[in-house]
Amino acid sequence: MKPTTTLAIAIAASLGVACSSSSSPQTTSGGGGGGGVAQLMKDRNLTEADVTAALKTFTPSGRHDEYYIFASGGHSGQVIVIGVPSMRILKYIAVFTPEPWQGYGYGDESMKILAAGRRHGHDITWADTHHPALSETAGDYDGQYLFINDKSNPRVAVIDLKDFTTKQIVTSPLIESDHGATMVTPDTDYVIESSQYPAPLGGEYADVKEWNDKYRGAVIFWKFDRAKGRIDPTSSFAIELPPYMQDIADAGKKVSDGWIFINSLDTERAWGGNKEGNPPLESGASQNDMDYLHVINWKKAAEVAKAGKTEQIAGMPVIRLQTAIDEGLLYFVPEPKSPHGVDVTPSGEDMVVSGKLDTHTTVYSWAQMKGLIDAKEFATKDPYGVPVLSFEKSIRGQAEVGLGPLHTQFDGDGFAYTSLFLESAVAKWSLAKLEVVEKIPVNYNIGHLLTAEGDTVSPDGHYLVAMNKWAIDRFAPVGPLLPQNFQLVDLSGPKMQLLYDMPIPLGEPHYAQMIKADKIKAENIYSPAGIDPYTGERSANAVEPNQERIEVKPDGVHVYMTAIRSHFTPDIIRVKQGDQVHLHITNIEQADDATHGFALDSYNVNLSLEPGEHNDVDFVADAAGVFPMYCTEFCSALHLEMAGYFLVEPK
Ligand code: K7E
Ligand code: CUA
Repeated sequence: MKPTTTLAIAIAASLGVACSSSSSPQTTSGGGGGGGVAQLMKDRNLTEADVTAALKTFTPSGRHDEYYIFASGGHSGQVIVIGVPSMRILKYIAVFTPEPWQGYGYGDESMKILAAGRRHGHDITWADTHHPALSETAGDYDGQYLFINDKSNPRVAVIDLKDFTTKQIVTSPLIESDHGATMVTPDTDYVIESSQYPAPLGGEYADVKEWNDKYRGAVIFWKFDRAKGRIDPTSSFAIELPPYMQDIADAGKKVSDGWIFINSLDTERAWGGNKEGNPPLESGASQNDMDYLHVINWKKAAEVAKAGKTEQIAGMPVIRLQTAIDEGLLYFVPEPKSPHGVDVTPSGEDMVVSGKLDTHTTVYSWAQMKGLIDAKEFATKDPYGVPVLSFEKSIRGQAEVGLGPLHTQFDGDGFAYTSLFLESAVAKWSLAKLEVVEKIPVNYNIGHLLTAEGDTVSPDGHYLVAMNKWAIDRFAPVGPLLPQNFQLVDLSGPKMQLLYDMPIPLGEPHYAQMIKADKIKAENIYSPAGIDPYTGERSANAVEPNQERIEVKPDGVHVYMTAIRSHFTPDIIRVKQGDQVHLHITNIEQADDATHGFALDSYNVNLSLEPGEHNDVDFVADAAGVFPMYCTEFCSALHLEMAGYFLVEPK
């Protein structure tokens, strides 16, 4: 039994129940009776802390949450949308992988979006999503767009938050993995994607023994065209980097606007080969005391790229490493002990770097680094000639935070919160004093963490979510593959309080961002009817009521169909075996939530038609037979009757 608050003890004592700590696994049981709060607490074995946590998170029916979380869906290739403080899941946004409920990857336009993410001639049906980034205006979330990366198959996606739909996937054969992605510059001019595992640029072949000469990293600056809501690959460019493993990145803001910061590991340039007489990669890459924080002048780089001082590699204008050095675009600063997170403070004045094998976070001063750069005062150069600043002259200090620090977020009161992976805790520390003021244990092995708007120029603080890698005993057993554990922590009181455990059974989420709910202006219907969500425009094939028809054209049979409660028109389609079929279906409803599905037996046709949405789907009617088609959303009392037949007459 842990010490707990006096009220709970008093209540418990008067009721004759044991006080239990909410941080050890146990079963709550019973519940129910009509004996008031004290009786409920007794029946369900709850402490006062449990009850206050419940009061802080319980959200009555019909009431909305204060914040949205946009979390990476890890291996699922999706984004998870969660309400705070209730921690209710609001949506999974289909991004890199087909998603049946949303019909994503089943119609022509969404298949085109996924096909844009093909690599080396392969369809890719999974993703290792890591870092979502909300679009920003002047360094603050504006609620318009969301970007997210796939680390394994380096790709970047654009999601429009008007309809929570993926609009674009871009990928470049320049690099073979990414990790410092996605981060945005303060006005979302660029979406940053930097490589992690070096490879010959442009998908070329070279043996790994040629690492030092032929392998390279790169950072891609994807130009975001906000008016179009799309990345413009033709205005994007990249900078070649040495073959270190570039890690997390963050963009400068306010005083450091115009610059980005990327961590690295493996400045030893180890490449593994544990059966070839080398140490395994992990020890080969951990020899040096220091790796390099990359400091990059992106505003100047954009000018250099515009001036054409680039080389085309795999269709991407690339500022070569030597040009980057000559033009003063790239500088290094040593950083201790297998660095991971780099996080720019809200004022933009400091960069907080955590070394996984260090017990400190190191706080770099932008003013000091900029002073050294301006004075051309360099301590040394790396083997490729990149100027290296003095570590001692670049840092403002270090904070002793604990074991295995990874990532840092901020509140509006001058505090930083750093995740401690090895210690399974969050350290709250003062940015001014560089001293820890409080720690809270989490369960277990925390990776990223997030506070409300905690990586912007004006963090709210208020709530923190610990994104824990392991759940172990937190939830009822479900076999060896356990969910991840998001833990909601209240930051608003004098002490941090753990409020809620949320299992995430979808993949390993890595990072998430939390935005004020009133910044999201989502629309409930597509208006006017006939809009294809994936292009965002009214489809040329949109079907008006009373214009439904079947036309035989030189390229096949075109079916112009509408859906409305509770029928498809036409509801009988007759084709001949071998015909090319083009279905054009418009949901002509304009009522909230009046979604229809369209499923066609045995042809793998499955669409989700939100109110006003139009989809096209092309296929060959190669199998003869009788195929029911029906609506897959229970849209009305006569939903089961919303059906028809696709008749394929044998040759
Ligand atoms: Cu998992 Cu940001 Cu990819 Cu750290 S990263 S934990
Ligand atoms: Cu439309 Cu069910």
